[in-house]
Amino acid sequence: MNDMTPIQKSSPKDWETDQEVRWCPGCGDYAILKAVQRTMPELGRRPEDTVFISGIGCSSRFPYYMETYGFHTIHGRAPAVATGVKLANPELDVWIITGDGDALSIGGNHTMHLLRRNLDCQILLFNNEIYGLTKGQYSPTSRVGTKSPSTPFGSVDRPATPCAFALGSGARFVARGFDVSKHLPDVLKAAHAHKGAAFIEIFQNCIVYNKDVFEDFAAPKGAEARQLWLQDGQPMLFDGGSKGIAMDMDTLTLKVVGVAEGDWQAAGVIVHNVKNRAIAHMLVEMPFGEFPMALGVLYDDPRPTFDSAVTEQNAKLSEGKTPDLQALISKGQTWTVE
Ligand SMILES: Cc1ncc(C[n+]2csc(CCOP(=O)(O)OP(=O)(O)O)c2C)c(N)n1
Ligand code: SF4
Repeated sequence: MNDMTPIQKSSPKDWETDQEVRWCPGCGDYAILKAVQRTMPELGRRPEDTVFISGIGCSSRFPYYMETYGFHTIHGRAPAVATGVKLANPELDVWIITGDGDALSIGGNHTMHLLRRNLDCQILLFNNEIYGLTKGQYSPTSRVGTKSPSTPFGSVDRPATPCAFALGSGARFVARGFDVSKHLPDVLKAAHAHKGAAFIEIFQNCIVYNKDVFEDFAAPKGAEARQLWLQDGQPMLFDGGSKGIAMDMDTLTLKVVGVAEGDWQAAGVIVHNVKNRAIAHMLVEMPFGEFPMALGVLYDDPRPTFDSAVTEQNAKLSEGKTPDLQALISKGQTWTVE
């Protein structure tokens, strides 16, 4: 970077391409794309500092629509390509776009190792609980009973919980949002501010193959009672502050409590601490219905990243040495082809 050139703030338009967006009309992917394009100028980086890397799926068309560097890679392998990109150029902001099939079926293994290694990147998992691109087969997040071309009598699989998978894989940042939520940009900003692998599950409405499966908490009507937006240092209150989440000390599990006259302390409501890993595990597993849907930043406690460790190790190993490619390739056994 040239110190003499002031960084011009970009606008959302600077992040849009001229490509025709090819999602079905009404797909939740549009709202996520808009939220990302609106958020990027707030992050203080430029399009040329940024790369979007996806696997395969409807959601994975995302890089075409971002005026940044981009790779539309192969199914489930965005984490591998992202790792290579970040190691080659640690200055780049790396964003991974993936679906529930891409990240948790064929790419489950890769997602796990990306999180465990803690590559500095943002992972946006668009969870529509179905395979959209291939015409609606059930996915690892589809609910029991989901009828699809591959489960015509209803799925009998127990679904995975992406945020629980992420925590179990060692993720140091875990958040949740949904496509049309006005809070999504704040979640994206928090993910970007976290140094390390930042995992965000974004509930996304596939209106063709799994329409409105998130309506029970995402619909504006009644949202207050069904959404728990978490904020670090704030009590876990919902339903206009009339209810909260507390710890049942007999069973060491979470419970919903009523809050009278705003006295949440008397009701034992927990203050959200983003560094509390044990509570984060409980929040992501709260059964919806009995509990509201936990949204926002559930966990955020950075640790040294994979890319910084690799860079450091390389610097140490090369200290005082002069690179000599010729010496390297003629080392050991060599052959002369005649
Ligand atoms: C190796 C390989 N296996 C299977 C496929 C077929 N395929 C393409 S996308 C996809 C699943 C997409 O679902 P998801 O990741 O949930 O994304 P969505 O389309 O819902 O956004 C599958 C199975 C493929 N492209 N490559
Ligand atoms: S099939 Fe579903 S996920 Fe894919 S573009 Fe259409 S609505 Fe969106």
